[in-house]
Amino acid sequence: MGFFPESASSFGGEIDRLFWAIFWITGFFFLLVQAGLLFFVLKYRSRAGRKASYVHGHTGLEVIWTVVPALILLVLTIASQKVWSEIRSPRRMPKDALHVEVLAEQFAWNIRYPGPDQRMETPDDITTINELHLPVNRPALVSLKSKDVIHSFFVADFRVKQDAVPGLTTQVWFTPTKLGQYEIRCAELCGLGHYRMRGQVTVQPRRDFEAWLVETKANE
Ligand SMILES: [Cu+2]
Repeated sequence: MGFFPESASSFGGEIDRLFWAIFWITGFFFLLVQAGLLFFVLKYRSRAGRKASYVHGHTGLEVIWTVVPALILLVLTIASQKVWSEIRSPRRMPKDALHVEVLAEQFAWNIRYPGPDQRMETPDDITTINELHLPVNRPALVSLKSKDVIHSFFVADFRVKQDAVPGLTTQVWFTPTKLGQYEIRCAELCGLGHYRMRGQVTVQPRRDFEAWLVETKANE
């Protein structure tokens, strides 16, 4: 179905599969319950001469409608937990990832690369505003921070959304798998300029990315 942008990261497919599984399961039961409700509302509507009766319930039925949803939830929990820990567990974040710092502020994304020494906050750092460039097929590890209020780093194409909270550094990683340009949106209402808090991710071949870093540093 087409209401998501095509996935452009390594784990986008898994997240989408989970989303659609939950969508169809809950959608099916939602329609079933609504149809049942409508059916009984009509079947037992007020009629001349028919008296209401008191019903004590049915243990068998109650066990079924408790156990079946519990089992479905258990399966969904296990499936979600697997994907979640793969993506979010700090122990499983890729060691060879490209490290980038994204500092959110009202209303821009400040982006910092560590430069040749691989350390942040040193003179060889490369910084840009709203322009995140990444090499394709290499994991990127983003350290998210905020200068002022809570923002949220959202790249729909990568299926990545993470709050940037003042005073905290939050790490998120993903591997871009498709060349192209994608939008970074702030997904947390952060003030009057929230609507224009947009950045752009450019996923490019490794060589182009390296050339871009050199060029950006030279223009600083
Ligand atoms: Cu914001």
